[in-house]
Amino acid sequence: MASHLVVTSRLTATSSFFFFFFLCLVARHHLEAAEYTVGDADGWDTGINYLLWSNKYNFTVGDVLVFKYVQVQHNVYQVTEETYRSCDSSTGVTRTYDSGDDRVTLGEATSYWFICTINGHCQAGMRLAVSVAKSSSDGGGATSAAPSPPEQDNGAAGGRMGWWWKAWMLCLSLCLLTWLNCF
Ligand SMILES: *[C@@H]1O[C@H](CO)[C@@H](O)[C@H](O)[C@H]1NC(C)=O
Ligand SMILES: [Cu+2]
Repeated sequence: MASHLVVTSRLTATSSFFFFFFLCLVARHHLEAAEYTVGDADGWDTGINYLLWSNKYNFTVGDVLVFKYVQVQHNVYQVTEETYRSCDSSTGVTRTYDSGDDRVTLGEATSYWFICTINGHCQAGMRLAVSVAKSSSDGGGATSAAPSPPEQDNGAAGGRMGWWWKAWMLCLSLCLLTWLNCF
């Protein structure tokens, strides 16, 4: 009798742990994804030091840059580092934006370069470089250390049932993650 209770509570604890562990990952992912208006209140314009602006923030995967400017007066070209340095947009252009309210999702842990190609604006400093760090996984400690304790749970009596619970909870969590567009 007593041992059944113990096994049941261990199973419940294990499955709860897994459920909340994945819920945690989801929450972290969504809390960490931030939206940045380039240049803050100044927006995307001439006469602003975007190196200073980009140094104020740490960008992580999933963050969004919003370029706000008067349409036609400026534009946003996503370019290679070389083109960012030369301001010569005849080559090295990955994407172009011109809506005046352009949202760019920083989808990868890499560097991104943007310039404005209207007459001399890039040379005058209208260019932005950001380097993007990995999101939840590079937090190290918290996420990588957490999963080890429950492995010991898989002991004598409740072993098989525990496995089914873990699998089920994992499946549920994956569905949840997919539903919340985490992939
Ligand atoms: C950015 O990250 C660095 C190094 O981890 C840290 O020292 C700094 O405080 C962070 N800056 C912001 C604005 O979060
Ligand atoms: Cu411009």
